[in-house]
Amino acid sequence: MTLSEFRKKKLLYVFNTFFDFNQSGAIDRKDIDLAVQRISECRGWTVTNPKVQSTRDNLLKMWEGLKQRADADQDGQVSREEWYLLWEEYAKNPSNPSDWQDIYMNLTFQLFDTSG
Ligand SMILES: [Ca+2]
Ligand SMILES: [Ca+2]
Repeated sequence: MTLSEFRKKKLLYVFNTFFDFNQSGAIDRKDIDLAVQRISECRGWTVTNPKVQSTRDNLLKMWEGLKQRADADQDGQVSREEWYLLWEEYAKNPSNPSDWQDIYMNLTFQLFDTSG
């Protein structure tokens, strides 16, 4: 099973918008730091807010899980090709979402649920 062009476009949008924050063309640790910054600014959290730390912990946990699954060549980055492959694998077995996907769903929910 291969991904349709439409699905690839959607996946690329998610990749660019929610993961590759510094637009380097791959997801890595720096993007996670930027994501924490962006979420904090968005929610008006100061650096001393304990939520900043817990968000960082969650994102790092997600990143570790994502890297483990997706970073096939183990260069510490998830490229677009690796990103597509990850979802191709997921499409084969959608009833079995992995940990990082759970965390990711929670986080995107937090990001958009700005009313608290
Ligand atoms: Ca990046
Ligand atoms: Ca890689």
